[in-house]
Amino acid sequence: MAERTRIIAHVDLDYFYAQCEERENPAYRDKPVVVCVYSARGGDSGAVSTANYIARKFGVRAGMPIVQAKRLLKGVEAVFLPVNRELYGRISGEIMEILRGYADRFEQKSIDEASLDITERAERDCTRTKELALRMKKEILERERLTCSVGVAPNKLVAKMAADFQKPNGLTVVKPEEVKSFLSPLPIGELYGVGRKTEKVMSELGLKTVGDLAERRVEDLVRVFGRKLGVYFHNAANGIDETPVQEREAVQISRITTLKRNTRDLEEIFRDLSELCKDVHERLVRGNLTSCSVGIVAVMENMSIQSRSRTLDFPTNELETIKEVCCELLEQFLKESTLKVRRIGVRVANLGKASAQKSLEDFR
Ligand code: DCP
Ligand code: CA
Ligand code: CA
Repeated sequence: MAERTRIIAHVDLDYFYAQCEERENPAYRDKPVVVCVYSARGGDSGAVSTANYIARKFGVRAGMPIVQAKRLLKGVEAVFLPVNRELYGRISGEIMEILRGYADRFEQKSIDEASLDITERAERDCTRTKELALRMKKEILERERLTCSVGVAPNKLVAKMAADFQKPNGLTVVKPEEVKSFLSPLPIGELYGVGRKTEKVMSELGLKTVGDLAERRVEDLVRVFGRKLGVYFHNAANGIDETPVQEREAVQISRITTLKRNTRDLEEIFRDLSELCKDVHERLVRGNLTSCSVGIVAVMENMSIQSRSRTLDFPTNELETIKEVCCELLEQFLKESTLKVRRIGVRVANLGKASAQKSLEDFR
């Protein structure tokens, strides 16, 4: 492989929200599971967020009205659930941390997707690359009990498309010399960035596959789509994408919980809040991180959301400090509000890497 060749792995968790629900309730596993965003109108008004692969066999799709999904699953023992974003966010965070450990550089793309530059880890070797991808999948399955699909390719764009190529629980490795033959036969709508509308325009231009698009002269595409998009489509269809994997530190870690009853009792609320502080603290330690800002979030009995935070003089990863600040903020907050608290949360932000230096304790 050439000196500049990169190896990028793209990880996309399978039927993510629905799979999280299956993991929490293994009894759902052999049934169609449909995760729904119920609207405020009540009843079955709202849309499908995602569905497991069993439900998809019946034609259920993300974005479809809930009533339509119910019609498709009529007479079938199916599970309809409301979205539980707190759960998915927590699981996502844990998985992202596992993946981070496999990457030279790591970029989270969405709640269930990440790009990893593994060029050095994989020692620029294709066999090592495949081993690494399989280990990643195995660790996520064993530790988090979730499957994902992984694509490996010389750049982010092709890696993402490779991850989509075999789903669920897939692994697709596209070597540099295979990029063209991998992309060419794909329907044009599967090229990243080609939506329904663009797909229609392209089909009117006689473009059915990514290979058809790759053969068009860039000037012709610029004339139709403008410079930026035209050049993008030309490069994408030819498997060219130079964008680096952009390392972004986690910007914040948060946890929230619903209290057993609505209350204004400081001690009662703080009992739950301390548990959340422990979780957050654990994550800081695991990520070797410190925080410069500690805050609380409260959802009140009337569903209004309130938050308070404090910037610290020194970065911390000490549980006691986090708890102390939270307690003070909560006490102050309860004085300022007259409503009862329904949910309570903690958030640490302004994160940085903990230095190699040990805590004060070690020097005493
Ligand atoms: N999502 C949503 N509404 C949509 C699309 C997605 O709420 N219209 C949410 C639910 C999904 C999650 O985002 O679980 C991830 O989206 P994906 O497009 O990756 O779809 P899935 O992970 O559900 O399925 P797949 O196995 O095809 O990746
Ligand atoms: Ca997914
Ligand atoms: Ca996704």
